[in-house]
Amino acid sequence: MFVIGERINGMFRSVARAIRERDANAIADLARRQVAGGAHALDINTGPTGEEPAEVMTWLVQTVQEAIDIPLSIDSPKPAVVAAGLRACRGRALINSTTGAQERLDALLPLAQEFGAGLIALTIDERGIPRNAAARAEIALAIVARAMETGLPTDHLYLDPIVLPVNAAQDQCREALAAMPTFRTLCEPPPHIIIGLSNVSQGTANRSLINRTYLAMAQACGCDAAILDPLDKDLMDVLRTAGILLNQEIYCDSYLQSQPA
Ligand code: THG
Repeated sequence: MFVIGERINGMFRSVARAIRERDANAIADLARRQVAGGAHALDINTGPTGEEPAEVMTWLVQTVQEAIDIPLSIDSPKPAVVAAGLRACRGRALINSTTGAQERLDALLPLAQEFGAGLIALTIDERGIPRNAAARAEIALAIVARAMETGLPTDHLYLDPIVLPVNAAQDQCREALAAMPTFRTLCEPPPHIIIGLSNVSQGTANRSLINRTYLAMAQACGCDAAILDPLDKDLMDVLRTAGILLNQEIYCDSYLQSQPA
């Protein structure tokens, strides 16, 4: 399971403060702790900023790269901000995210090509968020077709079925899971399947329990990447245990004690 740490996001109040005050130590600390917790990449999102978001993104990327050396997932709704983040990236990067909407694919597929970046694609289009698994698969197919036309290797694609909060859209939790096996059949090599895990528990009373339960279910459905909180130890234990039970990791009695893979 490819773990992308979610914590460097201006939607968190402490991160918004660190950005405002250009507190590099706070950002570096958050980066290091996520890597220690088992992150393989870090999501970087400025959140809503009053100032120039491209400058904030560049500062965030530079600050994180001074602290750690793993791939970054550049997360912004604005293609110009994504481009600024990619330019600042030293190593491999992901783009978070395109949708199936023409305008976004036109802007972001060329960026993925130019920077050799992975491309996260939400299965959403001009009509909005699909209401069932089949509609998610239909949009996924359109995205895969565009990627193939453009010459983007299909294993650079990370298809995201869009996880919604269980308290607001309860039926959509299983629709997102049901879409996953259909994504895998769309092309060869198959695309990656990714979720923004914490969405599922937004506004609920048992966030960590809901997150880790859904994570295990998603892993069983073929999800191989997740944007999540690697500082949640119980969550990371479930992630590794599910990996063992799905025969993706080799069992030994001390598997929880060893370094996160
Ligand atoms: N798919 C993709 N990218 C994504 C998402 C997705 N990026 C953003 C998001 N969803 C995943 N990241 C988060 C980060 C934080 C939270 C949820 C998802 C979160 N934040 C607290 C909240 O809203 O309650 C903030 C609380 C605080 O300020 O401390 O839950 O689905 N591709």
